[in-house]
Amino acid sequence: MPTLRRFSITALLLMSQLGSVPICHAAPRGEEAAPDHTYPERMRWFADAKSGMFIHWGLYSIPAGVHWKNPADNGHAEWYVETTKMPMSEYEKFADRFNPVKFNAEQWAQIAQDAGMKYLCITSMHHDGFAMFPSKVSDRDNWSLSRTPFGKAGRDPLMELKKACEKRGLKFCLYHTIMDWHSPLYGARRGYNDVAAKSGIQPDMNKFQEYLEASVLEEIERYHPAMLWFDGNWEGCWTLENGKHLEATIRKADPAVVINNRIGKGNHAKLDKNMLGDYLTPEQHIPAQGFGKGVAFEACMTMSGRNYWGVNKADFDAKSVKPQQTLMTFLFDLSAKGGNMLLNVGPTAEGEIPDFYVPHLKEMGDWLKVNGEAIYGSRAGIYSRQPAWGRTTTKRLNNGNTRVYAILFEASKDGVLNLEGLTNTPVKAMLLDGGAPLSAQAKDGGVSVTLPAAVAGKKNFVVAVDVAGEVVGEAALDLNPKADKDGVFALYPRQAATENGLALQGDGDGENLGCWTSKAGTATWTFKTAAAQAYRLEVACGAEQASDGSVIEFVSGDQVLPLTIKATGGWEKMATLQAGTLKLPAGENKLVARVKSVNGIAPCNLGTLRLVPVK
Ligand code: FHN
Repeated sequence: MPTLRRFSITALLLMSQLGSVPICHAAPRGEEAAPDHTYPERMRWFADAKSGMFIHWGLYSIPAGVHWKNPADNGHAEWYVETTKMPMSEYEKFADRFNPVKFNAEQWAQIAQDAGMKYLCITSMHHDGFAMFPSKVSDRDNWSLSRTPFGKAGRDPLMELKKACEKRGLKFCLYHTIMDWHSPLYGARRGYNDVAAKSGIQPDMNKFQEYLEASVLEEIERYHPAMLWFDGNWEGCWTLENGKHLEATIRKADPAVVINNRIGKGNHAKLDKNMLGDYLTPEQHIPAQGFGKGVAFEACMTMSGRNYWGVNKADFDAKSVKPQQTLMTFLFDLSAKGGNMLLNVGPTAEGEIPDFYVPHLKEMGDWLKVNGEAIYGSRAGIYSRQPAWGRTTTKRLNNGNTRVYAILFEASKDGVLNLEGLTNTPVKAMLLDGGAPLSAQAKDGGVSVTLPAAVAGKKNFVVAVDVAGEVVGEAALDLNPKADKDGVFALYPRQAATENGLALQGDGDGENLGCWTSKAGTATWTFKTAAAQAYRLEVACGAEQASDGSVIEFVSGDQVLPLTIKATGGWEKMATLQAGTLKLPAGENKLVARVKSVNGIAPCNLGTLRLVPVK
């Protein structure tokens, strides 16, 4: 896990100006870096917003993923020209057809507002290099909205959307590609780009940089976006130096604009000393433990059930959308980890946001109308490893206390909320929905809140608990496994620190560690034993047939217990295997699960482990 150690003192001081639970600069540039005094100010709205709408809309929305030669090959989307290898001269003809007559900016902005979103980010230019606005820069290549029937009719959808957003208090943001499959100047020219080949122009990244910066400056001047969301920075021809130059150009033109980290190089979901921009951007993935306290990030996630960004006809016809609870949990989980959710919709070529998305978005907005206090302006919750019952967020109060918001997926069977490990003295508690006061007491090293009978059967309700002072931080909350009265340790999936992709999934009895597709994936439990003791290790795991015979290992100190996996008929179908005996010394112990050999795509999903004392 990245730590905060590499942040400069200056950066930390700047962060603290954002509030008592600060967000920090995602792009630390070392101790010698000049302090960036505008960072806290420009990031404030972003840190408080929590939810935004991402929109992938462009020429690729016309074919909607159906291959031009073979209609049965219909799995394409916004990468259309690249994945179908359509000659660029043919792809260009989509521009002559782009006429989204049903586009209604007021309606789009209203859908976002009704979803409780606070910003909207639309593709002004995706990797096909087509400018979705009447761009003087792109008009040199006849490759902008000006060429389309819609543009010729005098429409500027981005301007219409900007106005509709700002009318509603939503920040208007633009997505802009770096990788450009159309520009003859771009360094990694595609074989299908017959237009560039014919032009006689040679790829030249210096000239490309000039073109890109001119295009971005044109957008800043025309739309004054609150944020620029770069993408497509991974090809070799785009270097850190290119990114630094572009960032400096933008900062000079508008120091207030927020920039994502994909302007630079490197893994966009990892803290990196070379990273540029203001915040991290994991994609279709929410990091198990966020990026550490106060690190700004935003996960972009698709609403499409099949993970499409741009519209795909088959996906649209199937009315495919993620389940409501999945979407809600994206928001809760991200807020609990101090991040934002950027939730994507892919409108049709006619200009409509899929109508079957709208009720889902509305339900999210209705929830936020009642419970938004737990989300907007909140900072990360009290746990770095998330509890199975829900999520938490926090806010510092003016009186010096902290309000902890507990978002419960559903009421516990015993009608009690246990905020384990929260050692601050409880002051008061209430339900956000209706404000009914609740009784909260310090108990067993945590805070225990008695829930009213009225919450039985309710989903996603919020309990706000005010506690005295500042919550010291996750490190103070000892959520590590503890022995029960028989000396048995249950090591739950949620208590493991995971590395390299192994991820906590499910909840309640279904909680497990999955996505173990990297051989480097590990899970580590830390716990204290009162005396030296031998323990039998029981392991609940589930595996598909292809994984049968995989071998995982449990390591503690210099002891290694190999365990051969037996297929159970499904990843989530758990069976208990005996891994052998471990002799543990008194004091702090660590138990690491790692992979020895894999059959199939992953060895297994891990459920709860049990260490049973050997008498
Ligand atoms: O290649 C793009 C993809 O089409 C889409 O725009 C996503 C959104 O984050 N970003 C890129 C892949 O990382």
